[in-house]
Formats: sequence, C-alpha cells, structure tokens
Amino acid sequence: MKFTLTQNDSKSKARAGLVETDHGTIETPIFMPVGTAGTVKAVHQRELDTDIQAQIILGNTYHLYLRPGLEILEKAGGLHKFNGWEKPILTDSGGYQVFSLAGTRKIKEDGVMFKSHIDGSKHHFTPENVMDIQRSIGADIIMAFDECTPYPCEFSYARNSMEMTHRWLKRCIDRFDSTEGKYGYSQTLFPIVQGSVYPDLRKQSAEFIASCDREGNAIGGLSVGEPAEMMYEMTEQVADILPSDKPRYLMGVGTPANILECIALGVDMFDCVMPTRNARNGMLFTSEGIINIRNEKWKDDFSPIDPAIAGYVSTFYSRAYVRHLTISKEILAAQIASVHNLSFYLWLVKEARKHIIAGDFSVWKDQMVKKVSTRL
Ligand code: PRF
Repeated sequence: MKFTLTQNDSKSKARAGLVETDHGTIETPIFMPVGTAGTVKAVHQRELDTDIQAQIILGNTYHLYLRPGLEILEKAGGLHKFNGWEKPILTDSGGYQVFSLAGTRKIKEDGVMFKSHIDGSKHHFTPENVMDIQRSIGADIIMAFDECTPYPCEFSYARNSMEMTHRWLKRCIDRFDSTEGKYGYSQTLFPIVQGSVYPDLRKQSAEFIASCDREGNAIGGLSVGEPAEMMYEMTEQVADILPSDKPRYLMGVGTPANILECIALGVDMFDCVMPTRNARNGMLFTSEGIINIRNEKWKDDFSPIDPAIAGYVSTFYSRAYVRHLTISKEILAAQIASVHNLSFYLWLVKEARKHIIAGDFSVWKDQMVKKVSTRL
C-alpha cells in the first residue's frame, strides 16, 4: 500500500491524498460503505460501483468467519472473488462486534471467548487467529484485534484495556509479518488507538501506535455514546500525534456533520452503518438537510430526492414515490434509500476533497455542516 499526500488545507488540518492498493487507488478523504456480511445491505455491486461510486467497502471478520466461513471463502479465492467487488476491501477485526455481544463473551489476556449470534456455538478469537482469518478473507486493509471500551468507562478499566490492546497489537504484528497473503496480492495491517475519553491514555496510545510504524493507523473507541465535542477533542489530539504521511482512519464515524468536522481535524477514512441503517428506517440525508420520508409533508412532493447528487436514484425518484414505497413496506424503498444515502455520503467526501484542493475547504465546511444538520 502506498499513501501520497496531494494537498494540505491552509486553514484547517484537512488533507487530500491517494491510497494505492493492489485492487486500485482510493481518493481521500473517503467514506467506506459497510458490507458486514460481504454485502452492503440492499445494494448490489454494480450500483456500488457505478451509481454510488464507492472506492472501498468494509467487511466484518466476525460475520464472515461465522458465515459463510473460511472454507467457502478460501475455495472462492477470497472475498473479492466471492462477492464480485474487485475494488479495495477493508475488514474490521471482530474486536468491536465481539464486544457488543454483551453477556455472551469472556475477555481474557489470550483472547475472547464468544457465542455465535447465529446458533449459539462457542468460538475463540485471539490476535493470532484473527490475523489468519483476515488473511483468508483477503481484504486489502485488515485491522488489528482490539478492545473497544464502552462509554462511560472507568479510568482504571480504560487503562488496563488499552494496555491489553497494545499487547494484542504486538501479537497481531508478529503473526501478520510472519505470514503472507493467500491470493497473490498484498495486504496491510492498521493498528488501532484506544484510551476511551482520557487525554493521557489517548496520548500514550497514539504514541505507541505511531511507534509501530505501520502503513496506516486507526482511531477506535469513539462515537460510542460520548458527546460529539468530546469525540472531536480526542480525534484532534490523536490525529496530531499520528504520523501525517500515513492515512488516518476514524472507525464507525458518523453523521455527515461528524465526518466534515473530523476531515478538518486530519482524518482521511471513515465508515459507518448510519447511511444504510437509517435508510432502512426512512431517514434520507440530502445536501439541504435530513428528511424523514414517512412524514405526511412529502406525500405530494414530486421533486427528486436530491437534485444536487449526481447518482441515478437521487434524481430519478421523487420524495412522494419513496414515501409511498416506505409506508407500503416495499423492498424497493430500502434499496432506493440505501443507494441514495450512500451516494450522498460519497458525494459529500468528494466535495470535501475538491474544496481542500481548491483551497476553500473551511468556509465550505462551515456552511455545509449547518445544511446537513438541518431537519427538513
Ligand atoms: N474498534 C474496532 N472496530 C470499530 C471500533 C473500534 O473501536 C469502533 C468505534 N467507534 C467502530 N468500529 N475494531
């Protein structure tokens, strides 16, 4: 993997860059649609590519390991071949997913014992086997096995957890560096900063992660219920410590406004279930603000979902029609809303990139944050 910084913004810490992988180049800042089980829910691959213009998608180690399982993924020749998405893929390590299985998991120094949400069967994730599993899935970028602390979190728990995440990282690196990709292209491992909302822990974690000198770095443990201001403070502090010549990935963030604010703090990569999950509940993000498509006020609004977005569904379908589909619980409602919301998120980061390169990012960002946060 290679990262090139194209442009630094003069009035903020925003940057535009390029991440080159064996499956193609990603223009940053970028938003990565979440494809938990090897599919971005309700969206097929050609739409992802042509309409949404996604450049990289996410997969989840936890879900793919349980189903379809490694035997099938290896037989297919990896996830790219299995699902037909030939552009870059990033897999999350399962750290986050396993920890949200409250009650059905046990965390120990060696790893985490957990019960499958599918059939209750018992499994064990360790830093070593999570590296092996991600080798078998075959993502271009794979994530270290970490513990994402909840919010709020006692200082002593956060410190012990962060120290364990650091020890796990050393084990991840040892395993990753002593193995090879299974499908003829290269993979890269991103470590994850933790430390909850404690500045001294965040500093310690960011310095440790920076010292590991990997090709990119991630910020975890945020957007887990803390106030947005706190999330921005932690992100800024950590981004300032992480090396500027490597991509910075803020995990699980966030709203359109969160993404714009964090781009201004020097973050390059984002993922979140929000555009797809909220789409399935009738929330549409637009360049003028947020729409609850179930609302009576859209029943005879025959204007397009968002004429500013170049994607096909955003200009083709009317608000009134999508409202009708949603109220009628038609499958097409989820499809249109998901494709639209993702088109909007990809449009937003593309615009951000354009404005960073043009040199007027800060002014544009402040106006855009207001617009995208408005309830229409
Ligand atoms: N760790 C991992 N995945 C994550 C997170 C984390 O802390 C978050 C936190 N918002 C989202 N996804 N491995």
